[in-house]
Amino acid sequence: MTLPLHTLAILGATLVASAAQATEFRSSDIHPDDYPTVLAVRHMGETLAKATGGKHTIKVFAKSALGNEKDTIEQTKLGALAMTRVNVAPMNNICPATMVPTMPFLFRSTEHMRRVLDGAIGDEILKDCESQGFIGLAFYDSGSRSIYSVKKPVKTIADTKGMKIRVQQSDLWVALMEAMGANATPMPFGEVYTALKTGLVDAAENNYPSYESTRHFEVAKFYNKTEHSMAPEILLFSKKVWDGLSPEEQKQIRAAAKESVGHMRKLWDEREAKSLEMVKAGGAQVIEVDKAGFQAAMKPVYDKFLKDPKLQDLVRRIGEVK
Ligand code: BDP
Repeated sequence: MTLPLHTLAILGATLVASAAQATEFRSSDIHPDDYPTVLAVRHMGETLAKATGGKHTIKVFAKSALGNEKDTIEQTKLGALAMTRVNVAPMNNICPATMVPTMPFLFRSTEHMRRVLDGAIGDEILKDCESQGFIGLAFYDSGSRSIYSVKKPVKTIADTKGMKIRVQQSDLWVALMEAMGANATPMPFGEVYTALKTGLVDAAENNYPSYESTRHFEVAKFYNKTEHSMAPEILLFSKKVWDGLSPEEQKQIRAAAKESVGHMRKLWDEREAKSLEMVKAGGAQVIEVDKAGFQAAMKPVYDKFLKDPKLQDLVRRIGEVK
């Protein structure tokens, strides 16, 4: 059958109209293309595309292409960017509940952390960012963070005394390092390699995948297993952009984000193991630490940052999660 020309023209116009409503949401990440957080958001994009018949997709800008985490958080708030994947640390000063999963030695294990963040407590924390202009979609794993140092290993809390340690840009993180007797130097992630290399700082702290992907292990050879925080990653959507979407679209986005969590964890577990092998092969030494000594020094951090009974209650409930 051949369609008359004017019918074809109408069909063509309809296609253009629906294509015009289709959205490619832009999302940012500071990590490289093969990092689990980046791959997980790409996976979320595929899920969303399937759920919406190809209407909505996500384009992930990796490697800090859109700026460091503080910048992309700002752009997301303004609606210039639809999504950003950041650590909870740069959100600590913006939405206080994100301080809770950052707290030192809070989670007993990876399983405990996952159960808490998957449940009602995780959702409450995500929800807390809404009044600040962010829809918290999901948490991603970030393993546990340990101190890595250039000149000497850290075995007990006496060893961190006076050490200059890079931290993320958060007051809580500064206090956490001060409680170890260290001097905290907040700076963006992208500046850490040079800071370690030039002696601006003596140490930094992170999980194995970040220690490896940034090649910090080439400069700071001692990976001291303080495992002081399991501060997770958070996936944020701009409330400004969100409010322009239909309830159905919002549901599809939430579902795609939640679905990506399991995928991310699989990638994460594999990457952690691979990164550990790589840093060891690259000459890093993994040092066992007297963790109890560090843990005992953390009370001032809890006292200072968890004054709000609501936050104290979250910590108490987290302790009760089996
Ligand atoms: C990594 C997080 C990333 C942070 C970085 C940091 O994935 O979001 O920016 O640590 O320490 O583990 O700044």
